[in-house]
Amino acid sequence: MEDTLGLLRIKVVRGINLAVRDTVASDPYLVITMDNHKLKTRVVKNNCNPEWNDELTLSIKDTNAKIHLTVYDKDTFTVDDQMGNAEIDIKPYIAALKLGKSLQNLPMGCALKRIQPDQTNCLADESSIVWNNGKITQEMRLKLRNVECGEVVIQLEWIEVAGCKGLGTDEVVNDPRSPVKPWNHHIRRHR
Ligand SMILES: [Ca+2]
Ligand SMILES: [Ca+2]
Repeated sequence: MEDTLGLLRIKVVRGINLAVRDTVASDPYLVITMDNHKLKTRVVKNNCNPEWNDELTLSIKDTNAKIHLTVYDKDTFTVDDQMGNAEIDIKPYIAALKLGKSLQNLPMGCALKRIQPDQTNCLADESSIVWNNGKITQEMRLKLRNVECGEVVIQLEWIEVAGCKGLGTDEVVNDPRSPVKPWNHHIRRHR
């Protein structure tokens, strides 16, 4: 646990207008990969607008790690068909989390940051990082690449874990332009 910063919970909410890979629909499931880790949602049968509402949790050691998602059509007798992929850019979310401590007095539901779709992200629409009930979350609608159509909606939530390093220590300290004070972690180190 020493080199783990914390957990990132990715709630895979739903798919929108996903590609047809059987006769009239598909049996979609979504796979998230980061380095050697691989997590899957359940399969929703015969539905191009699936409501997965599955929570997948990654343990994060490097906030620059690339997180990929791929949607597949589950098939029984052949290899599962691909239904597009996307990359999840967590950098704006991590930056907002690092500001977290100074946000105690904000009203619930307040948007900390809005990220616009551009060439460098896979966003289909504006995405907001929101302060709500002591939690900072980001919902993203991602446009799938390498496929004729389809979007997926996910939500990011950071989970601090006792014994993990947490966010916002060395990077923030080493940046003299940053007005942000590093979080003083009350988490005890087990050595
Ligand atoms: Ca198929
Ligand atoms: Ca199928």
